Parts: sequence; C-alpha cells; structure tokens
Amino acid sequence: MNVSNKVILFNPRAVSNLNYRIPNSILQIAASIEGKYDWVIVDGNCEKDPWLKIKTYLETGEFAFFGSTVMPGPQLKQAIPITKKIREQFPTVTNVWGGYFASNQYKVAMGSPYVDFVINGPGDHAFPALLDALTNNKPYEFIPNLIYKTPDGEIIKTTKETLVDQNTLPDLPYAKLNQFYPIKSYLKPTHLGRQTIAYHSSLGCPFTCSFCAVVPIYEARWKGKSAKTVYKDIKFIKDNYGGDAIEFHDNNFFVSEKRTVEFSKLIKSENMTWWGEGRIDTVDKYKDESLKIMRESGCKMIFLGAESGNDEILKEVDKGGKQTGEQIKAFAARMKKFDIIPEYSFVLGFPGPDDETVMRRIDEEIAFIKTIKEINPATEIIIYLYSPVPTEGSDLYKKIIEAGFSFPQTLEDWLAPSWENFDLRKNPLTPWLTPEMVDKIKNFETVIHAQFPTSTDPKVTPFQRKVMKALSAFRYNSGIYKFPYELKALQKFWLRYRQPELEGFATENDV
Ligand code: B12
Repeated sequence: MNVSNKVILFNPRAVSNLNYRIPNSILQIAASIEGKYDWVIVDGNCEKDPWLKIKTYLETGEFAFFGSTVMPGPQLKQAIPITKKIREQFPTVTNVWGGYFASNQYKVAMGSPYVDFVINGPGDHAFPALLDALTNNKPYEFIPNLIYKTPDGEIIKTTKETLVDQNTLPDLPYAKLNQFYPIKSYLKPTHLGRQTIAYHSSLGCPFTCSFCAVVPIYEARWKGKSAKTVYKDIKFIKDNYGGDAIEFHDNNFFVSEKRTVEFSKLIKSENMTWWGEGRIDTVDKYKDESLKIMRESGCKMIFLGAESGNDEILKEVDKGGKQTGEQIKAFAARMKKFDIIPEYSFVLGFPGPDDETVMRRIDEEIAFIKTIKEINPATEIIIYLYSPVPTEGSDLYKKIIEAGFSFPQTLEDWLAPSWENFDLRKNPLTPWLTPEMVDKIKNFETVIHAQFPTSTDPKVTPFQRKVMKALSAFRYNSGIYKFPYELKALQKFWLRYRQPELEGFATENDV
C-alpha cells in the first residue's frame, strides 16, 4: 500500500438539508482502488465545512490524489472552489474529476488550471489505472475513459472502454464508509419506508433521447448486475445496517424483464418497498404476470420518462422505441390495475419553429397531463423545463445552437446563480422560451401540485391535501394559472412542500 499516495474521494454537497443518500459514485470508485491505495471519503452532504476536513488530510502530506464526483447544479458550488484551493495551497496534489458534469462538460473542466484529469464515464478501471501510471511514472495516454491535457494544453479524449460486466466489479466497501459516516445515517425515512437504501444496479441506457445527459457518455450501452448480485448486496446492507425500502438510482433499472422478475422473486420475502426508473414502452411490454410479481415483491412506484404527449415532439427529441401519447395514457390505466404508481416526468419547453408553436405545444402538454390525471389520479407528475445537455450531433442540439444557446465558457461562470437554476431544470436560459411561456409552465406546476400534492412528501397531511384541493379547484378546472401566489405561499409556509425531482424523495424531517 502506497503510504504517501493516499487518495481523498469527495462527494460535494448535493442537498440543502439532511436528506442525503449513500454516495454511490465515490463509493464505487473507492471499491476500484481498495487494497491498492489508501483512501478516505469526504461527503459534503454530511460536513458543515468539507474544505476544513480536506485541508486537514492534505496537511499530513500523505495525500497525492484528490478525486471528486461532479454532477451539475449545487455540487459545483463546492467542487469548483475546493479543487481551486487545493491547486493554490497544495500544488503537488493531482486533481481528478468524474461524474456527469465532468464527462459532459470536460472542455470547460479541463480548460481550468486546476482540474488535471477527467474520468469520462465509468471509472472502475480508468481511475486505478491512472493512479498506477502516475505513481509508477508510466504512460497514461492509452488508458480508456480518460481525458487529459498535453503539455501545450491540447485536451485529449482516449477511447471509450466497453462497459464491463457489472458482476465482476468489487463489492462496495460499506464497512469502511461506515467508519467515516454511519451507514444508518444514510438510510432515510421516505414515503417508501423508514430506512431507505440508495442502490445503483446498472450503468447506462439502451436509448438515445437527445435531451438526456446519459447519452453522450453511454451512447445507448447498458450493463446491469444480475438479480442475484443485486439481492445479495441489498441483503448485506439490510442485515448489517438496516433498510426496509430501496431507491434504485439506475438511469434505467427495468431494461430486462427477466432480471426484474428474478429480482422481484428474490426480494419478496424481505418485505421491502422499492422504486426505480424505467421507460413506458419497455415496461409496457412486460407480461401482466411480471407486473403482478413486481407489485407483490414491494415495487410501489416507477419513475418513467413520459417527456411529452405529442408524438411529433417525441420524434424530434429521439425518444426512440415505440412510445406514443396514446401509449402513455394507456400505460397509466394499466399501472392502476396493478396498483403500481406511475411517476411521469414531462419535459416542457423544447425549441419550436416559432413562438406560437412553442406556446401551443405547452398548452397541449398541460391538457395532456390533465388527461393523465383523469385516467389515473394517483399518477405522480414531475415537470422539467428543457435544459440542454451536450448531445452533439443530435438534431435537437443543432437546433438549440442555431437558436443561440451556449454553455458557460469557464467553470467560474457555471457558478453564476442563473446557471445553478439552469442545472436544476427550473430556469432554462434558453433563448426560445419567453418569460410568458416559463411563467405559464411554472404556474401550472404550482396549481397541479396544489390540486394533487405528491404522495411522496410524508409531511403533507390528509387535511392539508383536502384544503389545497379545494383552494386550487377553480384554477385547475378553469385553466386560470396566472399569479397563483396564494397556493405558492401555502405550499411554502404551511405544507413545507417538496417535489422529489429537486433533491430526491422528501423525508418527514425535511426543513
Ligand atoms: C443520486 C443522484 C442524485 C442525488 C445526489 C447524489 C449525491 N452525489 O449526493 C440527488 C437526489 C440529491 C440528486 C439531485 C440532482 N440531480 Co442527480 N442523480 C443521481 C443519480 C440518480 C445517481 C448517481 C449515482 O449514485 N450513480 C451511481 C454511480 C456508481 O454511477 P456514476 O455516478 O455514473 O459513477 C461512475 C462514473 O460516473 C464515474 N465517476 C463518477 N464520479 C466519479 C468521481 C471520480 C473521482 C472518478 C474517478 C470517477 C467518477 O465512475 C463511477 C463508477 O463507474 C444520477 C443518475 C445515475 N444513475 O447516475 C442522477 C444525475 C447525476 N442527476 C442529475 C441531475 C440533473 C440532478 C439535479 C440537478 C436534478 C434537478 N432537477 O434538480 C439535482 C440537483 C442536485 C443537487 N441538488 O445538487 C442528472 C445529471 C444530468 C447532467 N446534466 O449531467 C443525472 C445524470 C440524472 C439524469 N439522468 O439526468 N441527484
């Protein structure tokens, strides 16, 4: 073990309260170097001042590497200033970034003087290989999934590694993580259960929707752990740290009906409740028997990218597969029969030929969403404003560039408040959306969440639901969504209302 080549693995703060989950990104990276390099974890979600912790480690002089996971949004607020300070105060330390922001926005990351390497996509092999090359003075230019800078500043992307068999990956070092942060503190009470486990059982997605940040990295590739491996890991956490519910954080958990059914049969006797993300057209191919087994095994809700009820738009954004507006409606009805709650996410505000078309399409989506609620009132509705991701080569990306959209050119620019909200998919900064369009979408969002408060926020009482439904009924039925301040105020101050898309499922003690 290299005593002076220790590694700090950092998970920048991603939540504004104590509602954080097991940091699977850096935990999987820790697993990749376990036994080869000594590592420590600093979880920004659990630290009042993560810089102080990191600085204390670095002052020992034993740490040569700083690895940070970076997704867009609030995580940038810690990842950027801390990496910068390390360069200034500990210039011999090598800074390595990984994760969705680093991989997709590698030009701006590598364009900075303080990010030395980016791991492009999975780091299970690339990261230990990079540390080995740097520690033993070997070439790193041929390590797949790596982005580096030449001495004259040219940014080079190496080839992409085929996705490794996820069952060959080393076990996640939960016992060691527990020494840094008690695993129990990561198991939160949510609408799924008293102790919710966050688990990631597959990488990538077989589809290429051009609004999704997963696509540039995984390019329609998907690899999942076997049902047996997933069950073994969940059982290990449950037996050692507790857990009565599971959030599968996969981008697409339900790719394989066979794997899903096998897992359902294995987990059934554990009396756990579980949730995951999938596609409507994929799960709709499942046999009734499979959906029945899933429900009986505890599958309570599935996050599904509906995106749009407009088949033209689904085509324009390469949703692919066979998904249609009619299928989205029929699937909501089918899910009702099996008592599995469909959590439909819609993306509004895609570019169009002219303002009239964009506004008409917004009105049509609103009407479509209301139809879904008539078909299955239990359907959870998540509304995102389209926030571009660099799916270079896609028609959508061409359109947004022609429309004058561009990403910030420096990391510091990404810290501008407007861009943080951009990442939260709540303030698009997209030239084709007028303030009137954004207001209509956001006001409708307020009204529908008053009419049908999410079942995922355990803080909202049955009495509050009744009152909000009554107060918002006129607006919802008449379509008058303008200036819904009375509803906004009640949601903020009376309900302390929280939709799941911002920071994950709410817990009882969210502030
Ligand atoms: C868990 C999660 C969260 C958690 C926070 C987790 C945390 N870090 O504490 C919560 C719920 C708070 C969250 C919120 C948001 N999230 Co989020 N989140 C995820 C999710 C579901 C799982 C991440 C994970 O654990 N993956 C498991 C690990 C094993 O996979 P991985 O991260 O890809 O890691 C591998 C590689 O990337 C690489 N790697 C990753 N990190 C590092 C670090 C180093 C040093 C190295 C060497 C390698 C490396 O190696 C790893 C192993 O192979 C991902 C989707 C996904 N399935 O990954 C979305 C995802 C990252 N989130 C996303 C977004 C947009 C958000 C939000 C901005 C959404 C919103 N509207 O608000 C918010 C804002 C966050 C915030 N408040 O900061 C998007 C990012 C899209 C983009 N544009 O890049 C994703 C991809 C979802 C999606 N499909 O669009 N998120």
